[in-house]
Amino acid sequence: MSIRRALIASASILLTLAPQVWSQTAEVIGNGIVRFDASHEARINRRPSIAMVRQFESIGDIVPSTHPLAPTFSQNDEGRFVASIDIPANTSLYGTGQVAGPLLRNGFVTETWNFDAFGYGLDAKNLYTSQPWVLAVREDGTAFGVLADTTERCEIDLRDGITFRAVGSEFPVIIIDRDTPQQVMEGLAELTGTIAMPPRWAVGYHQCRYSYNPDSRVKEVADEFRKRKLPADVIWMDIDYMDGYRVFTFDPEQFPDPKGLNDYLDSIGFSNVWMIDPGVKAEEGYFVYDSGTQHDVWTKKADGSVFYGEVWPGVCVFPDYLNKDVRTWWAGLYEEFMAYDIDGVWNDMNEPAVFNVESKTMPEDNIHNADPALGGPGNHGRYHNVYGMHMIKATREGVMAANPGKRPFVLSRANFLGGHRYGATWTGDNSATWEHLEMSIPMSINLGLSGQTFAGPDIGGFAYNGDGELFARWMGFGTLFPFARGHTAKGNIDKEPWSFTPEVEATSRRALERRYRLMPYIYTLFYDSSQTGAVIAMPTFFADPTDPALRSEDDSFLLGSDLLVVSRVTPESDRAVVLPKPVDGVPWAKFDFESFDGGRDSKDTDLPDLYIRPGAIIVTAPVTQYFGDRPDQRDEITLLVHLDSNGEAIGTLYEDAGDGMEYMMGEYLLSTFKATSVNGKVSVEVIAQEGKMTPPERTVKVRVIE
Ligand code: NBV
Repeated sequence: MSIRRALIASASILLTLAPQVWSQTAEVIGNGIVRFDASHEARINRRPSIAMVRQFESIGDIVPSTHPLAPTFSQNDEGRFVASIDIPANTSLYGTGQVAGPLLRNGFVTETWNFDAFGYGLDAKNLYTSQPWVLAVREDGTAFGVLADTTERCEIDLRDGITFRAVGSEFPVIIIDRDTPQQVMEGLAELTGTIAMPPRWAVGYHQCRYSYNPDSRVKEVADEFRKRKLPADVIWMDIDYMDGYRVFTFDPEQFPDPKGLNDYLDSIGFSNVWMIDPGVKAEEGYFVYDSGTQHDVWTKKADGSVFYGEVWPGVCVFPDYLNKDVRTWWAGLYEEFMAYDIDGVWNDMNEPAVFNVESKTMPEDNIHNADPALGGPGNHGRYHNVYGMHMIKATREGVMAANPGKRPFVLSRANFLGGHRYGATWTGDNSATWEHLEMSIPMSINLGLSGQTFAGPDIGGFAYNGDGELFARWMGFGTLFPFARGHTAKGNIDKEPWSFTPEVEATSRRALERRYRLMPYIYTLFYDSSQTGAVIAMPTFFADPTDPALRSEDDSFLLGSDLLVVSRVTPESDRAVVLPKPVDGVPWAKFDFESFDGGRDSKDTDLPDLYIRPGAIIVTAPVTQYFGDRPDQRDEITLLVHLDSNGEAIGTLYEDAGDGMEYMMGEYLLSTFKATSVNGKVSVEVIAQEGKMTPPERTVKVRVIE
C-alpha cells in the first residue's frame, strides 16, 4: 500500500469512528447579542440572514463555552440540523410566532412552515406565518431571546429547554441576553427592524367581509356605520370585486367604477383596502399573465418549466418574488391599480396556497431564482417561508411608488420573522367559537412577542356564524388590539355591529368609542414601536416580570405599559384574572369611559375592564367617527391621571399629520406631561416637547383616577 493510500484509508476510518464534534464559534454582534455557529466552516458558509435588516458583522469573538446559554449543535437521524439551549429552572417561554393555544409556550412543539390553515384548532403545529424565535423570561424577571436564523422548515421544541430542528444546512443561533423582556424585544428590533409608522386611518377600526359585493353593498355598509354613529375608518374589498378572480382587474358588473366607489367612501371618511393574491390566472390575453410571461417572472419547476397550480381563478402561475427583477415588475403593477384611489392593499393566500394538492402549497423542489443577497437560486423548500414576505416587500414598494409621499398600508396573511417591516398581519381563518375568542388574545400577543406587533384576529370569527353574545364580547376587547378588524366568511350571517340585537350594537358602539377616545394614546404607541420596537399589545406580566403569578395570565393584556385590558373570555365570565401587584402600595385603578359623560351605562359586562397603571397619564380625545372628522383633531384632549405613591404621574403624546413622511423630517410633536399633586390639588405641566410642529391652542382636561 502506498503511503498516500494508507493515509486516505486511515482518514476514512477516523471519519467513520470519530464522534461528531462541532467546534463552535461565537461572535458579539450587538449589545448583549451573540451569534453562535456550529463550526468555522458553518460560519464561513453561512447563508445571508433574511430575517435581519442587514448582515451583522462580528464586533469581537468570545469563547462559546463562556456564554451561559451557548447552544449545542448536532444532527439528528432524520438529517435535521439541531440546536439546543439549556434553560434555567422556572424559565417561562413565549413567542414562536403565530401559534394557537395559550400564551405560555413551555411544553409545546410547533413548526415554521407557512400554511393555509383554514379552520385550525388549538393543536395546530404550523399556521400562516413563521417566526423561529423564542422569548425566555427567567424566574428573576431577567430575559433572553433565541433566534434560529434559518428560513427552512424548523421544529421549535419547548418540552425540555429550547430546541430547534431545521431541514437544510447548518444555521446560526443568535442569543440576546438583557435585563428585562422589554429590552430583549428592543434587541430583536435592532436585528430585525421595527414596524413602519402606519397612516393614522389604519390605526382606526376596519370593517371587512368575504365579500361586500356589489359596490352598492359596500356603500350601504359604510353609510350604515355613519348613520348609526359607529366609529370606523376603513372598509375592505375581498376577492369578489375582481373579474373572475384575476388580480388587478375589477368585475365590470359588480364594480364598474372602483374610483367612483373609493371617492364616495372618501367623502364619508372611509379609507379602502383591496385584496391582491399571488396566483395569476394563466390565460393568454390577460395583461398580467402576458406581461409576466414576457418578463419571465413565473416560479419554475425542478425541470425548469413554468409551475402551474390551481387557486381561485383556476390554473395559475406564481411570481417568483425572491427575485429583484420580479419584485420590480410586481411593484409596477400597482401604479395603475392605486390610481383608482386605492388606499391600502391586502395580500392573501401568499404561503402560497395551492388547491387540490396534499401539501396545499407548491412542490418543495420548485426553483426560485433568488437574489444573491438572499442566498442565490434555491428550491422552494428553502424559500417557502419567505415567499409571502417578499411578495409584500414588492407590494409595499409598488404602493409607495404609486402614492409617493403617503404611508403605505399592506396586510399579509403569510410572513416571516422580520417581515413586520413590510406589513401587518392577522391570525388567519379563525372560527366563531369561544375557544377561538379566548385564543385570540395569546395569539396576537405571541405574534407581538415575535416582532409582529401590528396584528389582531378576525373579530367575530371568520368560519361559522357564532351568536350575538360572542360577537359583543369579541368586539369588546378586539377593538383594543393594534390591528382591529371585523371579518367573516362567505355564506355566514351578516356580522356588522347592528346585525344582532340593539344590545349588541350598543356594546359594539361603546367598544369602538373606547378605541377612538384612546386614539392619541394608541397612535403614540405605534410611534414608539416604530422607533424602538416596543411591543404595542403586551402580555400582562410585562407590568412586573418578577411576579410568577402573572406569567401565564392571558385573559388580559397590556395595551402599552399604562393600560391593562381585562377580558371575560368564557360565556359565564367567571374566570378569575390575576392583576399586577400594587406599585409602592398604589393599586392599578379601574376606570371606564362610559360613566364619564354623565353616567351612560357603565355596567356593560361584555366590555373588558380597564385599569390604569399607578404613575401613568393616558392621553385621550373626544370620540370621533373617523380620522379627520373634526376640523381640528387636536383642539381638545383629556388626560387620565393615576398618581403614584409620590403623587406624580407621567405620560406622552405623539402627534403628526396622520399620513405622509414629513414626520421623518421632524414634522411632529412629542409632548411629555407631568401631573403633580400638591396638598390634594393636581396640576399638570408639559415638561418636555420635541419636534417641529407648533403646539396647538387646545383645551386640556384632566381626570384623576383613584
Ligand atoms: O379571499 C377570501 C378569504 C379571505 O376572506 C380570508 O380572510 C383569507 O384568510 N381567503 C382567505 C380565501 C378563502 C378562504 C376560505
